[in-house]
Amino acid sequence: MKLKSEGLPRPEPRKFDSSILATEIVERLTYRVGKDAANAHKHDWLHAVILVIRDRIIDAWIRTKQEFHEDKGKRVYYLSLEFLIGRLMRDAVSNMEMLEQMQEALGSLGVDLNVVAELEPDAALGNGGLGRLAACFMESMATIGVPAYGYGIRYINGMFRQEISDGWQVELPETWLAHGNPWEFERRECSYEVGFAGVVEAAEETLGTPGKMTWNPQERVIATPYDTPIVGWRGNQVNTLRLWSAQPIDPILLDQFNAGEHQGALRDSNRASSLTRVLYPADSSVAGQSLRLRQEYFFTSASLQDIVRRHIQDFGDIRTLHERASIQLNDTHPAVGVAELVRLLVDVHDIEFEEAWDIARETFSYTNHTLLPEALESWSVPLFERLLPRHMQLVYAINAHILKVARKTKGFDDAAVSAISLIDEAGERRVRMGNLAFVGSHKVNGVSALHTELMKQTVFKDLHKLYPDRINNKTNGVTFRRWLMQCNPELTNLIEEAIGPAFKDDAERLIDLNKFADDTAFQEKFMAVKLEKKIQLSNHLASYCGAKIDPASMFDIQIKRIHEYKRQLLNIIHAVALYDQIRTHPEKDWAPRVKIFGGKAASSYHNAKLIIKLANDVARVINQDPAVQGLLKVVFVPNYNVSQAERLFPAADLSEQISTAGMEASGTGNMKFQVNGAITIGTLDGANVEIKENVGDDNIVIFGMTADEVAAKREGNYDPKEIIANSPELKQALTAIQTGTFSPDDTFRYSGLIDGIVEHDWFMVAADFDSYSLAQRRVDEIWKDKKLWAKMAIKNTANAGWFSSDRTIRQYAEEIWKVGL
Ligand code: B1H
Repeated sequence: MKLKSEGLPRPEPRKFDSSILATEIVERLTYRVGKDAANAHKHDWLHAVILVIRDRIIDAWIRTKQEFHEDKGKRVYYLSLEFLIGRLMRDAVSNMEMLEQMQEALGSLGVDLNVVAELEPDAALGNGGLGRLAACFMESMATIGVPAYGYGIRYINGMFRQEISDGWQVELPETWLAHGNPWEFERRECSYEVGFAGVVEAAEETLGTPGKMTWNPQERVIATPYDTPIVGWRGNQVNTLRLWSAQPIDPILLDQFNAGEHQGALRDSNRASSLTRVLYPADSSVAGQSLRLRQEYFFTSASLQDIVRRHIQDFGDIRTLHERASIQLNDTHPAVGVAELVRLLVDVHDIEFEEAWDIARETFSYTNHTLLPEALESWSVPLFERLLPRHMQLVYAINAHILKVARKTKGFDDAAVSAISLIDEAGERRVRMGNLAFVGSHKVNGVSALHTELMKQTVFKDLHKLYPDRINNKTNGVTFRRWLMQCNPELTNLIEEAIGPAFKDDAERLIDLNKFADDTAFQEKFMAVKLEKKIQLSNHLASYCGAKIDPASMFDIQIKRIHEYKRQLLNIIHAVALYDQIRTHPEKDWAPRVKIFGGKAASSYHNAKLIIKLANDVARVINQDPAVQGLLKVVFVPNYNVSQAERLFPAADLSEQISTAGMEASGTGNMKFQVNGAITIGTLDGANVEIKENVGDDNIVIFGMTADEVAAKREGNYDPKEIIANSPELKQALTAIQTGTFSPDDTFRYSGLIDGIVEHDWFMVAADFDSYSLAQRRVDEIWKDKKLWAKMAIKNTANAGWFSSDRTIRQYAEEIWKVGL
């Protein structure tokens, strides 16, 4: 397959005269922001700069839309409840290749681009990896030339802001729209109605089910889109991210208002606006509330109505939808779309159920992001039926169809049939959204090789037997524009000096760096850049959270959502053990370390919040102890988000990827560390397995049980007590935590947390501890060999190219969406 961007000569970097830019900035400041230069605040400058960039992007945006329209090719629709975008300004300037000129232009006006850039709020419309992946994919699709639209929700309050108060996480609402959002365009003319609840009646012409029906929803809201342009590398293509906002049909019920019922008059209005008010802040676990299902249906229905309208407008015949549209379901959050599309086809467009079902399945594909049981979505049948009565009928119709096929297939006994059913009948009956997404899609993918294998063996075992060609793997990737070029210009320049600029258009060209891995002069330059990024981070952390850290120490970093399976606890226990070791053997040649943690806990996740408190308690004690001064420090960075991440990845020496094997579907932070030259200490989990294959066994530090070993141990009679009894180091650390060494104000604060390890140890913290500790000692030895460390770091960057999301998107485009053919 050839995509538009391939084979064409690389465009010359565009020239933008900085004096013209300066004039434009002042012009926007005056006429659009309404300020003169002498009185402008920093926010006004930011606004003016964004308007200058935006206008240039809009030209390319309109051109892109015209090309899509004329091209009449297949389009890709990426449906996701989360887009964790972060800041857009630097991304846009840099992809438009205007960074230097813009810096110069602002400089001539006495303004520092880096200072105003810091004022832009993060668009944090996502929890973690899943949402950030969607944002990287949007950028890569625009870069490669995939005609794509992203669809999601315009939450008023995205991910909460985390403050640390007395060591505890406190959640505060984040108001990213407070200063307005210059990147978005409201498109009222593209609004749709979305209904909920009510009754279903047989349409006159219906002869039995599953035929055409009329659904009269009891509640209706308006979905209004806000469009944000997403510009690809070198500004070649600009795609659209369309986010829906909910509005009431009647903003105020005047009859009630006039009767003095002022509260009641706003009922519909409040109900509608609560729909798109806030992002559910649970990563890898589902919220079972009806508001969540309402959010899912709201944005999915609006998106599908929009897709169907566009298709009919451009191609006339709804029956060809699957030939012109590929809809990717980002996890099961938009899976109700399978039933919604069938409903639109059958009830609105008069297509027979069987044909509608074929069209839907050929249009959808589904990405699974987790095998954790608590994250597999299912909805209670009564709730689903009350909220979406017509969709419930269609789920039953689809189910009947699937189960009939299974019954006729050899080897499908009752157990296998009930495993693939869309309805879980054990206990309260529930609609299984994973099964619905699976049967409603022609392709189903996992996000790393290991995860995809486990999908086949576990959650989708029986569905895989019935549809053996459906499951495929698409290992995640990250955009190197943001995660290398923008956040680490120093390293980018060094790489360019060494191997030329080709890697900027094709990340896999980074392999040319391999030949410099043993080159002493290059090693020194590489480590000098690393030191520079560590100094920048140290200065930032000093002012941001008062942390004083020595850039000469090893920066050992674990940044991700706080979750027991990600095992921040293992890392903290290691810090406690190391603390004890250093105090006991001060004469040894310790490698000085700063352990840096960052991450948010879901508001209702008790143990995760306790882990944050423990990290802070341990930090307080260790950082105050003169016995380990200069050798060990622990820092918890509050409010870890995309912008903090952009400072942390480039400054890391050691990347902690230590999840219990089999539990992290892929991970993407691991890739961001790698490209920035950090060495991974990790388990054979998720994409770590493939990172190991790419960098080679000598350039990564692997420890712990494999996924198979974890499964076997859980099956057998694993006794953590025995392990603990045989590991003096672990025993000491657990006892110290359990008996209040780090919590003198509340001796038993951590008894429950540690009991969990001692009693059952589901996440294998005790089982993997000795192996982890040994691996950390190996890391210390490598650290002391400066040449070896530098060589390994360079090899990590050199072999990161495969983890570019451009590669991932090419694979989706060729193997799933079949676009560009
Ligand atoms: C991932 C989620 C997730 N997997 C439910 N699943 C959510 C599940 O709000 N919810 O209900 C939110 C998020 N997120 C992550 O996806 C995986 O844990 C990572 O391993 C993976 O790298 C990432 C992207 O594929």
